Amino acid sequence: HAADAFRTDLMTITRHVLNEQSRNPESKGDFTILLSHIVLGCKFVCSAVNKAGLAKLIGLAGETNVQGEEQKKLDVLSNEVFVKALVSSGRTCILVSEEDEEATFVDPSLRGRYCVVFDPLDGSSNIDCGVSIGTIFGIYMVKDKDNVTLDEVLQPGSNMLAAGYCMYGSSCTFVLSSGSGVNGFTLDPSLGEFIMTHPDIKIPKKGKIYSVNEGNAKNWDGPTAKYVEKCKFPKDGSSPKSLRYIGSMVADIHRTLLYGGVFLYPADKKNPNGKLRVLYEVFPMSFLMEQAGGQAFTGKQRALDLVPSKIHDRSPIFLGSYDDIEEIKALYAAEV
Ligand code: AHM
Ligand code: MG
Repeated sequence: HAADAFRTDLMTITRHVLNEQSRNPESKGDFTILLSHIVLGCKFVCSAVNKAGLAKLIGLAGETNVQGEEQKKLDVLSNEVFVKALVSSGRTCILVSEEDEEATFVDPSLRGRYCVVFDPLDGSSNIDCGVSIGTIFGIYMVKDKDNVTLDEVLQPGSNMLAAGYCMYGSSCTFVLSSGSGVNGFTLDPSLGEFIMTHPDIKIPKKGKIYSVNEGNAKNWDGPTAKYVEKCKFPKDGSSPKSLRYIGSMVADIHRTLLYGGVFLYPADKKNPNGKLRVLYEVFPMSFLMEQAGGQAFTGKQRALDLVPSKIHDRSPIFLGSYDDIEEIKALYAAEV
């Protein structure tokens, strides 16, 4: 059909969020405004990441520093962009970023009811070789914005209202859940808009891929070691699973959501809490996994039931297809 050559009914991310919010009679558009500021930050980072190689060579226009100082690292720059965008949205009260030791309390004059926890540029060690990296975020809401303490963000992940990530890969992909399923959007660079390309993402019930840093195997606990052994040498006649590990959480999770399987960053003898951070890595990804029909387990409990005691707490994490995570749970249950 000639008429189909151009799609004329574009489901942008803003339109999608407005649709979702219109089901809530109390919604006043604040969430839509907040999200559009997160999206702006992601577009900025996307453009900066795409130019990262060039910037090193020739410097980016407008970024040449009069003092001749070294250019800001991309993760620091991204963090500044997100903090400023979120504060200026007028919809936030507390921000927690992987890049900042302390939480940011927004000035009362600009305060809104949302708390945003985020990792502005996760996997940044991968920038120099062009591997996909991403931004991860989670959103909470406070009851009383005039009376906020850090406890507002030291909440179980199940209290999050929304979570998502943006992956800066061969294309720029934004994956979002506000508690009723997961949707994926791809940036159309000519429009500067994210257009829905992956409606209602559901993770396959069982997968054929496992994803882990096997270099840590010597220090794993029993159940993790048993599970990975099972992936490689299944005893039930099934085929072994394939190993895929990018070392960039957003990219590893994105593949897991679409193709199924498991992603694990388990505890090891040197790091009893694993590596990944509860608030802005484990929780948002766990939220998305559950919303897509998968599971998220810490080795002890449902990940979203964790209650962090500090903003930068870590936790072991097993994320993925429902049936695969059931197997891991069974191995941990057999241990005790
Ligand atoms: P970062 O926040 O310092 O970038 O580290 C997080 C990254 C994740 O993206 C990834 O899953 C993990 O670290 C990889 O760690 P490792 O190199 O130990 O396998
Ligand atoms: Mg990180």
